[in-house]
Amino acid sequence: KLDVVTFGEAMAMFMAETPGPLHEIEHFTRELAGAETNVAIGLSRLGLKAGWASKVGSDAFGQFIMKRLTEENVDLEHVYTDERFPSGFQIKSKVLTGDPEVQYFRRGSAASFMGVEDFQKEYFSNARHLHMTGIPLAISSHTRAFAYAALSHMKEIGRTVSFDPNLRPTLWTSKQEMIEITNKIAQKADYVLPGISEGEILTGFNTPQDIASFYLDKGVKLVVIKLGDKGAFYKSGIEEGVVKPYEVKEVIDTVGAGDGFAVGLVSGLLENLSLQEAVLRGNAIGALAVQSAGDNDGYPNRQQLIEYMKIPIQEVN
Ligand code: KDG
Repeated sequence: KLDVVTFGEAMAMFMAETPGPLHEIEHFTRELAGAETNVAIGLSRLGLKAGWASKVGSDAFGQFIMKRLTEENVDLEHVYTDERFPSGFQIKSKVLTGDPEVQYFRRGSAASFMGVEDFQKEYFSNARHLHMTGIPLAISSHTRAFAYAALSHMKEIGRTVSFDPNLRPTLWTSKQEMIEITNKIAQKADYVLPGISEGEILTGFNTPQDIASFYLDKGVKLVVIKLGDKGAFYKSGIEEGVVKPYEVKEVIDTVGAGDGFAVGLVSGLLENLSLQEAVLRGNAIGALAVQSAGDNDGYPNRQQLIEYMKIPIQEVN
């Protein structure tokens, strides 16, 4: 039995040790990246049972991905090793402000060949909730078909589904296609979790209220919009509001914050917290994530989360 199932591509990630343009960097630190693996790791650290479906190559990066996720207690029963293709990796710059530069080396990776023929219904049926992101929609026609299969199966058997658009324009062939396909999937999910700029790109609206209404009108039950250092806005059919952010002393790396937010929100909803409390937990894990260099190394275990959430924030309205 799983609490949450997710699927996607994991990559070895080489983080520059010093600031500067990527082509000049000589020293990198290896970490693990992949939006959905970040979420699986975060949930698992909180004590939830998380499973991740994917493919990896039989190379050193694939072995590293499997080892790290095993150490994190993520269920890997739906991960296949395919020796015909490599595991992907990425390199990431170090920045003092703003978002880092990322370059991918993932085209033709083992994970990009996970198609609908690989989809294991029984494995997914075993989970209470599906968390998905827009990245597999962009990676290849195989992963897109897998995503459609996973979503329709989970909806068919009455499971809840969360969807984080995670727009990666460089993985798409056109902006138009990115918007159309992402919205087509988003509107079938129960919870949609865009960042504010993603929401603007996807809907053409620029206020959190309008962006949320765009999806609610199409049948989505809850939209939570990440507002960065302004916290998060939530709107369901019955309630709406802004939950203030936790204070961040120093932003070290923003990547992984959105996934951390999903960890907080999804775990909170599965534990029957109120919507406000679940969003607050999302904010807490997002804030912890931006204060560490890797994608997921800032995510807390249960005790650390409880301690961190004792820090008073500005009033919640
Ligand atoms: O959300 C974090 C991800 O962007 C990062 O881990 C890499 O999965 C990744 C991607 O495809 O961009």
